[in-house]
Amino acid sequence: MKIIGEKINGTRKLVAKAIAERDVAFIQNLAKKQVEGGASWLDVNAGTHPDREADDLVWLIGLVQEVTDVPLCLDSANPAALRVAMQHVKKTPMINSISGEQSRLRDILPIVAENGCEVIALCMDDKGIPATTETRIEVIRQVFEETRRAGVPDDKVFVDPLVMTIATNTEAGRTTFDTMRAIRAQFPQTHISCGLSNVSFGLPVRGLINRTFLVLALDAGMDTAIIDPNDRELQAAMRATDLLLGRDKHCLGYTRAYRAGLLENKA
Ligand code: THG
Repeated sequence: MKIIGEKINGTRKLVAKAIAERDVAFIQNLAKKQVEGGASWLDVNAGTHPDREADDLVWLIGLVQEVTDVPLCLDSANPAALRVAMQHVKKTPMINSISGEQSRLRDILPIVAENGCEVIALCMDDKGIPATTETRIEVIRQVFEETRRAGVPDDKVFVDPLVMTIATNTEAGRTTFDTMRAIRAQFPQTHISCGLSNVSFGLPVRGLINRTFLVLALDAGMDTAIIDPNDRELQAAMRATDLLLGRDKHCLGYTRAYRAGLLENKA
């Protein structure tokens, strides 16, 4: 499994504060730590102030690129901010995200296609997030029609089935896993990704729910996730699952993570 590091997100209080105060060290530390934890991309979300987002995003991109080489995952629904950001990235970024929403297909998909980006595609459209596996697949099928028409190959698309809150709908887990299996079967070249934290919202011991969800999602075909790479218990569950599902050739990932001290809690 590959990790998109989630921590540089301006909707988090401490990150919002660091952005407002232009706290270089705080942001660069988050970047370095997440790469040490095995992140293959760093999600960068500048928050949702329409008047400031582009400036804040460019500031974040510059800082992060000073201390890491991993590509960025530009987390924004704002096409103007994304276009400005594209001028400042050293490596072709992932774009987070498009969906079946007409405005995103019209304004963000062209940025993806013109720049050869990878892209996260959310399983939703202008009517919202479909309730059933069948309707989610229908939405994603329409998104693939558009990405293919735009010349974006399926293996640059990371489908995000959108994880709902289990506390308010106990079918939410099943629906996600069933959707992942159907996507894997019908679009074999595509990647599957998601964020975890919604699933456990409102319940105690959220980490336990999140990492068990991750294990089941990996079995259902997920190959990427937006997570905290510095969460050791999550990291350990992920490595062991990849190993047991035969996705870790010669057990290299597992043994390397062990030697890097990523699998066990320090005494
Ligand atoms: N899919 C896609 N993009 C996403 C999400 C998704 N981007 C945003 C989000 N979901 C994933 N990113 C984060 C970033 C930080 C935190 C959670 C998800 C986080 N949460 C703390 C917690 O859960 O305890 C609380 C917030 C805080 O620290 O202030 O840190 O699903 N495509």
